[in-house]
Amino acid sequence: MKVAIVGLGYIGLPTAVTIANAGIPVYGYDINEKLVSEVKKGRTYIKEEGFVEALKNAISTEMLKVGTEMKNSDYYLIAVNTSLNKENNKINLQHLKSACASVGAVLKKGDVIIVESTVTPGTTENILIPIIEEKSGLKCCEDFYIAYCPERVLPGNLMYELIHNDRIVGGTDEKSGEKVREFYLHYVKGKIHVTDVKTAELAKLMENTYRAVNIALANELALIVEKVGGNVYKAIEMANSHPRVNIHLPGPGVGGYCLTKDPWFLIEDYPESKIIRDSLEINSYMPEHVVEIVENALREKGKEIKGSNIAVLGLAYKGNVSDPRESPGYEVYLLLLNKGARVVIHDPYVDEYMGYVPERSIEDAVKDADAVVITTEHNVYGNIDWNALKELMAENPVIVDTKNIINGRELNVFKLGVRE
Ligand code: SAJ
Repeated sequence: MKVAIVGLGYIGLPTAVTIANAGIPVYGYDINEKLVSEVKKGRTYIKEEGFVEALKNAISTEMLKVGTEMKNSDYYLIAVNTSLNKENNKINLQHLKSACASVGAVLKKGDVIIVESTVTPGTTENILIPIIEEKSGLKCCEDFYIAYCPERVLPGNLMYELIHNDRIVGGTDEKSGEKVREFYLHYVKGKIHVTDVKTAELAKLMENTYRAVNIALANELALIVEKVGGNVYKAIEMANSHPRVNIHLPGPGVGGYCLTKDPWFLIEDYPESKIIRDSLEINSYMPEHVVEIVENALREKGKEIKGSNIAVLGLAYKGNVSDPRESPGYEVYLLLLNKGARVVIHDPYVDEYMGYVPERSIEDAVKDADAVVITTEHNVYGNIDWNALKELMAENPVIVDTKNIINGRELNVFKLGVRE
């Protein structure tokens, strides 16, 4: 059994490594020559627990080989990225279409194709299969088999979730579904749910939309609590003790590559959307609201935001990861700069974002700061001695904790959704 992984990105490479280390020979294909040559040396930009060791093992045992030329295989797992075109909020399928064309060019009778990239509903049947059929001259469900099986792993826990999460297999027919289910059984320990293609495509988008809308609800609840008084975190904790309630947590905005784009894919052909659209709007308003909190807190201390020294703690889009894409911290930083503040960002994990290199020393970042704004729940921010840190800040400093990670009473911390 030969497996080709198409696209060696954040999902493709860890998947290739996992399958190779399960004892199945894998060929990893990517058009990016630099990336391929780095992988050959066992090097990667992916910072996930246990990943580099697993990659080095797969390469040194030669169970994983990589290259920039598509090779014939028995199974093709496509994991290239799809993106959001921000001008019209529509999906960009360019990479996925050319990946399908490359697979089609080497496909033989009996081969199996698995698509893991996130797509809009109907894409597999209406766009991808016709490309593959045209390139290969073969017929879907007669000559080759294909299923849509969305990736579902959580950045920060990727290597574990690749194996242990339940999987959805959306087969184009019963035989495709069964063949792909058997494929995943080689390395997946979670349950494998077999369904049809469209249902699998919809389910993936619903998962991330559910989370984005739920976070928007939490954010709106925080705004309500700020008006009526109380503590949104305590109230959510109490509400979640109900067996059928699971409210997510408010924050400075929703970042990352998935929750910011997938809800748009779901409503791409449904401009009438209300709940999803409003939720995305609430989430993107949150950085602005954080800046309002900073501004009011500074005023309480007799200071103006303009000319104040402000340290933003956290450039990663969420805690303990190195990925800064769509980072709420960066949004907060830009808005503060716009208001005339002098701003530095601290982050222990992120190397660079949009040309900005974050400060590595937290002591240097907060030195003489009039305000510190926590935008990411990195563990280090929860564990640090805030009383000692406060000594380094300017006189009468304010701390704005948008992630509820420090105990605020004695420090006079300002929090999102808290007015007690
Ligand atoms: N966030 C909140 N409040 C919360 C939870 C998260 O404000 O209660 C924020 C985070 O700080 C972050 C953003 O939301 O800025 C997204 O973080 P996340 O941990 O919710 O999700 P991602 O984007 O890291 O990963 C999601 C996951 N989807 C679901 O949990 C439904 C993951 O399983 C998917 O594989 C991934 O998207 C993807 O690739 O689609």
